[in-house]
Amino acid sequence: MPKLGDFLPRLRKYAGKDLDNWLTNRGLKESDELTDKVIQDLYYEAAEKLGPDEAADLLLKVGILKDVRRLKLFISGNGGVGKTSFCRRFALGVFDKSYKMTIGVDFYSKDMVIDGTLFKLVIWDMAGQERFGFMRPAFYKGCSGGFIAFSLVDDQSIKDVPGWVKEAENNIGRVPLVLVGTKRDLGIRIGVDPTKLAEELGFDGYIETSALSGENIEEAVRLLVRKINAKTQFS
Ligand SMILES: Nc1nc2c(ncn2[C@@H]2O[C@H](COP(=O)(O)OP(=O)(O)OP(=O)(O)O)[C@@H](O)[C@H]2O)c(=O)[nH]1
Ligand SMILES: [Mg+2]
Repeated sequence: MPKLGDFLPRLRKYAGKDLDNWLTNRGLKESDELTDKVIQDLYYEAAEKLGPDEAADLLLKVGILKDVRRLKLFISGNGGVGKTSFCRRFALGVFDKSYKMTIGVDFYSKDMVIDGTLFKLVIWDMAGQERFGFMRPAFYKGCSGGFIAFSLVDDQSIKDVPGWVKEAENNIGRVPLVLVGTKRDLGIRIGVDPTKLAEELGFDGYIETSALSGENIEEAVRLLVRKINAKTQFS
C-alpha cells in the first residue's frame, strides 16, 4: 500500500506551508499508509480550509483520491425501528434516547472515503409510520440503493420487511438493498431468521447494528456502497 509521504511533494505544490498544519491537526504522518481513514482525515482537514469541492479536486489532482461520486441512498422500515438514529449516528456521530417520530422524510449527508473513492452520500430517512406512506414514493426517485431496517427486538418489524422491499421495487425497480437489524445492544428477540430472510428476498447483504454503541453503522454503509459500486461500474 502506498504511503502518505509518497504524495506529499505534489500536495505541497498546491497547499504550500499549510500542509504541515493539516497533517498535525489530524495527527497524520508521512509514514502512514494511505488507508481510507487517512485519506478521509486529510480530505476533511483540507475541506475545512478550502471548502469540500476544492479539497476533493486537489486530492484527485495529486492522485490521493481515485474518484468522486455522489450517491443518493434511502432507509426505510417500520416506525420506531431506529432509522433516524442510524442516520444521526452515521452522519453526526450522535445518539438520542428519546423518540421523535420522523414526519414525512428527512435527509442526512456525509462524505466518506471507500476504497480510495470519495463518496458524497445523502441518505433519505423515510418516516416509517403508515400515515406517511403517501409521501414516500417521491423520495425513492434517484436512489442508487437503500437500507431496509427492522428492529432485532420487534418481531412485527421483521415480518413487515417484504412489504418494504415491495414498496422500494414499485418505486425504483431493483437496486442494491441491504437488510439492517437495528438495536443489537438490546439483544435479539425475533422469530424469523434474518439471514435466511435476506437470502429469500434477494438482499445484497445483512448486517446487525447499534446506533447506541455505533457498532456496524459505518460498515453497513460501506457494504451498501460497495454493492452499488460493483453493479454500476461496468454499466
Ligand atoms: N437501545 C437502542 N435504542 C435505539 C437504537 N436505535 C434507535 N433506538 C431508539 O428507538 C427509538 C426510535 O428510534 P428512531 O430512530 O426515531 O426510529 P425511526 O425508525 O426513525 O422511527 P420513525 O421516524 O417513526 O419511522 C428511539 O427512542 C431511539 O433512541 C439502538 O441502536 N439501540
Ligand atoms: Mg425517523
